[in-house]
Formats: sequence, C-alpha cells, structure tokens
Amino acid sequence: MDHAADAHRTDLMTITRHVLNEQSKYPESRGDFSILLNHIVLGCKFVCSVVNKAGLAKIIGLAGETNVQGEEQKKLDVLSNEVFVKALVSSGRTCILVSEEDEEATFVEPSRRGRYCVVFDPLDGSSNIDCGVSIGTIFGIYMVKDDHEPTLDDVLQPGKNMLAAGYCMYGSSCTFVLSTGTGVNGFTLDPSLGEFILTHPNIKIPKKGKIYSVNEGNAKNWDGPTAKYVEKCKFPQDGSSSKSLRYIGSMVADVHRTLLYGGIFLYPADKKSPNGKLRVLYEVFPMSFLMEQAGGQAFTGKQRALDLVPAKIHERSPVFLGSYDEVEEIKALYAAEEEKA
Ligand code: FDP
Repeated sequence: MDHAADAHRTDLMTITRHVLNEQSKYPESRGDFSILLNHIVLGCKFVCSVVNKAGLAKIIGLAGETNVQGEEQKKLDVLSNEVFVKALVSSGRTCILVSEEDEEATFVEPSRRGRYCVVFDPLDGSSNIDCGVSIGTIFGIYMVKDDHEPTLDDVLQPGKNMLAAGYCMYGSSCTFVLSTGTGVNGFTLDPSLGEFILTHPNIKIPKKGKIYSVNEGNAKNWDGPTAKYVEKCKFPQDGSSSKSLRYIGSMVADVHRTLLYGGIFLYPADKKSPNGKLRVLYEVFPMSFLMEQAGGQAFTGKQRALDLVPAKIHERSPVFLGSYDEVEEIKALYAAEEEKA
C-alpha cells in the first residue's frame, strides 16, 4: 500500500472542506448555509449516479412503464425533481422551493422550515438525455425576508439578491460549479471517493472569446441586434478571424464551455417567443450570477440580467451571457437600435 499517496489524497480540497473554510470567515455563522449546500451536493451525486445508468437501464430493461420488479419507472426529470425536493426539505434549512418541474412553489411545513429559498431546474437540457449528451442541475439560493411568514415575494426578487448560485453538469465527468458571491469555483466528482474535489479554483472567464453559442435554426425570427451580432461573428469586418459556433442545446453544457473557454451564449427573443425560452429564476439568474462572479456579463437585450424583477416564478427572459467584451458588443448593438427608434 502506498501510504504517502494516501496521505496526499486525504489532503484534497473537497467541497465540504471548501464550504466550511468559507463559513469560518463568518464567526457569527450557524452553519445553516453549509448544511443546505451539503444537501444540494447529495442531490447532485444521486442524480449523477442515475443519469450515468440511464442508457444502461434501457438495455437491461429497466426503462419503460415498469421495471423488473414491476414498479413504475419514473422519467429522469421527474425522479430528479423528487430527489432535490426531498434533499432540500430534509435539510431543515429551506422554506420555499421553486422547481422547473412544479407549477406551484412548495412552501415547506413550519416544523421543517429554515431561512433559505431555493430555485432550481433539477434536470436541465432533458431533451438530450436519450442520446447521452451532457445535462445538468441549476440552482440559486435566496434568503427569506421574514422566516415566520415566507411569501412568493421572497423568490420574486432580482437575481442580484441571490446569496449563491451554481450548477452540476452530468457529462464526461460530473462537475459542480459554485459561487457564494466571492468568485466561482469548480469541483469534479471523484467517483472512487464519492467526493467533489476542487479542480477549478477561482474561475475567471476570458475577457474576449472566439466561440458563439446559439440555436441558429431560429435566425429567421431574430431581431436586428442579434442578427447583426451573429453576422459579425461569421463575417467580421475588422480583419479579425471568424468565431466558431458551438451549440449543444443543453444550457449547463453550453454555459460551462463558455465560462471556461470564453465567448458568448445567446438565447435571444424572437418573433415566435418575444420573451425567449429560458426561465428567469432557475436558468437566467443563476448562470448570470456565475458569469458576473467570473468577470463576465449577462444582459437581457434591455438591462443587466440580474436587475430583472420577475413577476411570476416561471417567467422567461432573453439572455446574452459570457465574456465581458462580447456582451459589451451586444449591448452596443441594442443601444444603437434604441437610438434609431
Ligand atoms: P431542454 O429544452 O432540452 O430542457 O431550457 C431548457 C433547454 O433545454 C436548455 O437547457 C437549452 O439551452 C435550451 O432549452 C435549448 O433550446 P433549443 O432546443 O430551442 O435550442
């Protein structure tokens, strides 16, 4: 047995250790936030293990209406939702949950209530499940205003009021990216240890990028500024090289690449969907929070994304997020359009 190597391994910065280190900076902290994050991480590990078996389940006959035990099979997104709702409620630290899967917000019963509101998409990009493409969980955390009387207003707050946001990507490896408002850190699941290890400390998005990411199939319905920006990506007039197009169609995967390599991710409004497709609370806000924390920007076509005040829990918004300079370009194109009007 290689004792030296073992000793080295136990010195790893696990996500638990990282969160406890952060917590120790706030002596008044009761550890509630760390407990909540631990439960989110547990949910992610569980979903990761189920997602990894998704293709196998079909082959060995676990999918379909019933499994080999005769029990009803749940669709992965429904199952993931149940996993997170249970994990969050059992943390004893939440009071309101908003999930992409549930039409109404869940108000946690008073005896199990805590101070945090969690908005989440348990399995985003789910149209990619059957072909094994990366999918993920996205979440954002708010603090309730009055823990005796939580109301929907506690989650209808601008994204800038979030305390933390993150995502977990179920891809070739399982990656957890988190910001608690002091930068962005990325952790990779070591399956042999069952622990997320800090592998991407203090992520900073490059100021400029060479990749744009958008569903170009919607181009005929785009507005002027989006069409102009994408045209510039393909046919730059300033002598620079054309950008590359990369679009997975799974927000977590497209945003993760954008965060690490730089560039821009666009889900604009179009004639058919004037508010775009992506949901404000559990897609646009958490990803915008992470982008800003990593030195990038996020814009809706009208304003800073994190300044939006949602009126409904499942509201949608257009979004342009990524490298600082790329989003500046989009902002300038929208400003020019407004001046013309
Ligand atoms: P999906 O429909 O597969 O769940 O909002 C959900 C989402 O995926 C995002 O993850 C993804 O970025 C986007 O929709 C893709 O939409 P298009 O298929 O319209 O490009």
